[in-house]
Amino acid sequence: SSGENTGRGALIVLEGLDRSGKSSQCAQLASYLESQGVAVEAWRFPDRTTAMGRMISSYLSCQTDLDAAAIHLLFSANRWEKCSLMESKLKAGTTLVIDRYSYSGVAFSVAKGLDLDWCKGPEAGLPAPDLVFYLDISAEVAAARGGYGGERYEKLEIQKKVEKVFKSLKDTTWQSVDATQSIDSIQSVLREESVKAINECQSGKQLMQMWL
Ligand code: NYM
Ligand code: MG
Repeated sequence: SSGENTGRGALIVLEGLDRSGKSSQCAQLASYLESQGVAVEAWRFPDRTTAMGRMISSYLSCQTDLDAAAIHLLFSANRWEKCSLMESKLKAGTTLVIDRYSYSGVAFSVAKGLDLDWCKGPEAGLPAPDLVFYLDISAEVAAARGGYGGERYEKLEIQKKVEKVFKSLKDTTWQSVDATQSIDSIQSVLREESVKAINECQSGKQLMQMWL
């Protein structure tokens, strides 16, 4: 807030099970940061607007079927096709708040039975988040919220497995947030921690690479 914006933006990721509240929290966080004068964009993965994203969307809505390995690589490629744009935005000082990232990529595929290290492979080298919020809610409580759509994976059994894998992926960039709290309580944690991360990036913290 002392004038010129010279440092890079922060890469902030929200992860969690379906119905954990990620999408609303992301939107609220991005508009709060914007109101504070931060250059920020809200993104999400999968990005369904690209050609690969449309294939993913068709798979998720069960209109097409794909081998587990093939859909895993498509989700990953959908991040790689945004890699240089992500890097240039960050470098130009824009903070990105992203709804799902590599952790979802790994968690859902491992839950289906694919090997953990194999799943991490194609994600390695993507820009690593400076901060990951894991919106922590049990699969049972999330399911009880209702509102699962008809998409693939939106079932209690698979969500329970995904929850286990997510928890095994926790690293030092993660902050677990109790997602059963009120929307406002969750949001205030996200705001406070995000501002700290943004300040660190502003003052020169290096952008790291995913799983390298
Ligand atoms: N998903 C999402 C994956 O299986 N792999 C990935 O890499 C990503 C980013 O897609 N159930 C799954 C998790 C969700 C589904 O995401 C669609 P959303 O946030 O519900 O649109
Ligand atoms: Mg969903």
